[in-house]
Amino acid sequence: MWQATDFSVWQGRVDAEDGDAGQRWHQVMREPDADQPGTCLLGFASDLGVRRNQGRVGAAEGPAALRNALGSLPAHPDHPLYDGGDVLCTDDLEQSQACYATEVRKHLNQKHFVIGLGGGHEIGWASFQGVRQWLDQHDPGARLGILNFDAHFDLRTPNPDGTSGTPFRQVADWCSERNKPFEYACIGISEAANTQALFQYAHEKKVRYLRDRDCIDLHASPFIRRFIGELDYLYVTVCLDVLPASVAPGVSAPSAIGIPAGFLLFCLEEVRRCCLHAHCQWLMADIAELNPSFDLDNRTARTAARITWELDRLQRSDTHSL
Ligand SMILES: [Mn+2]
Repeated sequence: MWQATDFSVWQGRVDAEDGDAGQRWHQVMREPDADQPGTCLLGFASDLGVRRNQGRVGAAEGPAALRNALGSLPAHPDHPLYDGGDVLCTDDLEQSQACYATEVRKHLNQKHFVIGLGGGHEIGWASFQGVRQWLDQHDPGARLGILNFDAHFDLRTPNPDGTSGTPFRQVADWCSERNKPFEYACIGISEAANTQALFQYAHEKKVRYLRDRDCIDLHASPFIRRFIGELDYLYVTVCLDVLPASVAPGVSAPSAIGIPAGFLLFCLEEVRRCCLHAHCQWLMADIAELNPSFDLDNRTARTAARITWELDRLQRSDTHSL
C-alpha cells in the first residue's frame, strides 16, 4: 500500500539570515513534479523479508529515521528534491514489492533519479522490477547492471518465499527464464558471512565481487570501470551492513570488519565518473537495512543520510569536478 508523506515530518534547523543559500533539505522537499526532473525519495517500509530471513526486525522504521536524519542537511538550489512517499509492506511481501516497482517506474517515467529508502534488502527485488518495467517500455534490449555494496551476496534460494537474503537470486532466476544476461557485481563481500554454497552459485553465475579486505581504491577503480563499461543502465544498491558495526550498528546483521564509509563514497563517485565516460545511465540507487531500533545515537541513520546526500550530489555534478 502506498502512502503520501506527511510533510510535517520534514523538520530541521533554519538559517533565515542566509536566505536561499542557507536552505536545508526539510525546507526544499516537495511532492514530485513531473515537469522538473530531480531526485525523488521513495520509502519501502518493510522488514518482512528480514523476518523471513531470521534476522533482527525493525527496518520498517528505516524510511522515517532516514528522513529525520536528512532534514538538516544542506540543499542545493539547482536540483529539485522530491519525496515520493512510502510503500508500506503488508503481510503480502510480493504484492508490496510489486506496488513499490510501480512507483519506481512512475518516477523514472518522469525522469527523476530515484533513491529508495529501505526497508530490508528485499527492496532490491522491488527496485529491480521497477527499473526493469521502465526498461521494457523504453529500451528492452539494453544491458542493465546491478552494483551491490554489501557484506552478503543476497543470492540465497527462496524457500519458497523471497526474503531479504534472496533478492538477487530472484533477479538471476528472472534473467535466466527470459534468456537475459545477469549483470550483477558486489563490493564488500565478507568471506565469513557467506556460505560455500553462495560462493559456488556466485561463481557459476560469473558474479564479479570484491572482498571486504581487498577494498582499496586501487582495486575498486578498475573493478567499477570494467563492470560499468559493458552496461547501458545501472541500478546501485547499498546494504548498510557493508560498513563496520562501529559506523552502522543499526542493521539486522552488523559487520565485524566491513569497508570504510569514506571508501564507499569514493566508489560512488567512481561509479558516477564511469557512467559519464561509458554513457551508462544511472537510473536509481537504494539504501537498505537501516534498523533504528538497534541504532546507537542515530549513528547509522546519519551515515545513511550522508550516503543519500552524496547520491543526490553526484546526480547534479555532471558538469563539474568529475
Ligand atoms: Mn547485507
